[in-house]
Amino acid sequence: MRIDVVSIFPEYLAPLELSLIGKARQDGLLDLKVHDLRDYTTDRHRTVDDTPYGGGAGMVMKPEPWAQALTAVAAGRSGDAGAPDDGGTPESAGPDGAAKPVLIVPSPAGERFTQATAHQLAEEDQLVFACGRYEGIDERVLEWAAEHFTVRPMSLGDYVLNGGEVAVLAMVEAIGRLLPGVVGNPESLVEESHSDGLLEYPVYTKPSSWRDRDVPAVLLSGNHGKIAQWRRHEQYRRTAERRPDLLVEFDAGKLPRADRTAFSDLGYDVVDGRLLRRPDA
Ligand code: 6GU
Repeated sequence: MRIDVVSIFPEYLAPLELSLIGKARQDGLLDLKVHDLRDYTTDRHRTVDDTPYGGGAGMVMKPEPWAQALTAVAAGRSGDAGAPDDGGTPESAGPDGAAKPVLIVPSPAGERFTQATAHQLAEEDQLVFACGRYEGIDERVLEWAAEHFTVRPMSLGDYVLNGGEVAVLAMVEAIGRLLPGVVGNPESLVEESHSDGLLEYPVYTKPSSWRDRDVPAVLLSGNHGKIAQWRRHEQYRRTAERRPDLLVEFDAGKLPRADRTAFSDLGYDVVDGRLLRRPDA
């Protein structure tokens, strides 16, 4: 997979050289390049922002540096001199059915980025991340870019960051670890939070007794059926406690009786294959 990140703070993306993602880049599994938006300005001050039409606080990112930068990265004509071109259309963006790269625009006003989004994006050939700062990017850039990219404004959650860079660190890690060969043991990807719409079960390691606290006995029993059931029920308990919103979407249609009982104990009945919280619970 090819990933391009455009930012006025390229150094903010330095952690992408570390750990799993850094290793994936070294191993050639991920071709990731970070670009400085200011390399695509033409004035002496390398200006990227200006005051908002209509007034109001803060500054807005100017459209032309973004058009130059995005045109270059879509065409794979970046990374070298970074010379701006005539503002034409990227060659890689076929007018017919040729796969357009996905342009991800981190923004608290975006669609929610979830594990499902990460899986979807992990299937793409090329992702471009456009890190906005200040009050955001001139809206016309996103309209213009739709001719050449599949444009997806994405949010990590309902809170405000100062810019897209930290969100890109999170999204690239979530996507990158799903690429073939990046996580050493692919089984690690199967049983983890959100992979089945539930939170993960609690985990323990040695010693079996620590500061008067014992590891749940079932985990020492060697009974793999019992262990699997206990872990599943812990997932239900945790999810009901911490993220009851996730249970609305949960498919409870094929649950074995013991699992229905577990949910009943948590205050949920199965109705038409869906979990319904009992009013009294
Ligand atoms: Cl993706 N960007 C910014 N700037 N703020 C955010 C966000 C993204 N997600 C939550 N808050």
